[in-house]
Amino acid sequence: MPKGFKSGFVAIIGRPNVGKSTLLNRVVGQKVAIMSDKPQTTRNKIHGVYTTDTAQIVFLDTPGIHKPQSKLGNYMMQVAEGTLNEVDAILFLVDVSEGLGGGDRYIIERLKQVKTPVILVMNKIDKVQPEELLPIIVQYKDLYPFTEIVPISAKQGTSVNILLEQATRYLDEGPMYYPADQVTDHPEQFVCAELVREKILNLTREEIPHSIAVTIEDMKVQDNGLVHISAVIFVERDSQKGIIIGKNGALLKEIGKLARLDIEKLLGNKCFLELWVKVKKDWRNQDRVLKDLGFRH
Ligand code: GDP
Ligand code: MG
Ligand code: K
Repeated sequence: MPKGFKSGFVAIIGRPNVGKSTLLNRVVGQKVAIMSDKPQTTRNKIHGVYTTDTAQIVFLDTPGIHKPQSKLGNYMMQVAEGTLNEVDAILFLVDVSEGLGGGDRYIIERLKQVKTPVILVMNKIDKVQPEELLPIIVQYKDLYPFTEIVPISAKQGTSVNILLEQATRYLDEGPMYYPADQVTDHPEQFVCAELVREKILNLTREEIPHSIAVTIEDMKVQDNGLVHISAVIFVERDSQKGIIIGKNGALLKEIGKLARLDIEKLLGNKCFLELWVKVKKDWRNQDRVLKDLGFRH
């Protein structure tokens, strides 16, 4: 490792839909964080690793900070808050096309309890005129002493390199935590489960998203080279099971097809994806079930 190599951890926070996963995906160049138009699709910490010749940043995509409504919500918030005190810098993403709202104010109040330096990332600049930017920046600056303010477009990639340079300045000298070619420390199984969940969120209506979890029960390479994956989709009610399966199984088939195509891209291998739908009543409020589903470390 070169002398003077820097490394550290950077948390990406922001209310739902500001573009945290999009930014992380752009930085690590692979689909590791689930993306969806619906809020709060990111439940677990996802590490994305960005490595150059001189530095390594390990990114944490924290679940949305919000007022908890169930034990799962509580857990998500603890993860987010715990993370913020451990990292070298925080990227606070906001959506410039929507501007300062209650969600951002709530997060800023929480940031005041944390000592870690905060970089304000003004995302989605492709959606506003340049002259609209300054008044929005002023609104945020008045509320908190951000150490940097960086306007970007995560979707188009604009100024993401500048953001990475700025973030690197907050790292100390340190080791390479992950091999240079590794972009996530989560097992492939986790990413596969997230891809299945993403397809469900994209193909169903509002009542489904917060009541599902996906686990990979089995994943193995068969003799013929095919990767066999067995996944279970947990829902809370029979009616939700019906929705996900669809008429004559049509929706489940579509979910499976789209997920399989993404998983094949990810693994670089042909796959057979088997999907099961199970009803687990009120799983969001049962500690043990949450543990079973991998929400506790
Ligand atoms: P998260 O909930 O914060 O992780 O947000 P996502 O990364 O899932 O993004 C939410 C939505 O915003 C998606 O439809 C993205 O394509 C979109 N989005 C993210 N970044 C940008 C951006 O820079 N410009 C525009 N126009 N859309 C973006
Ligand atoms: Mg996300
Ligand atoms: K702070």
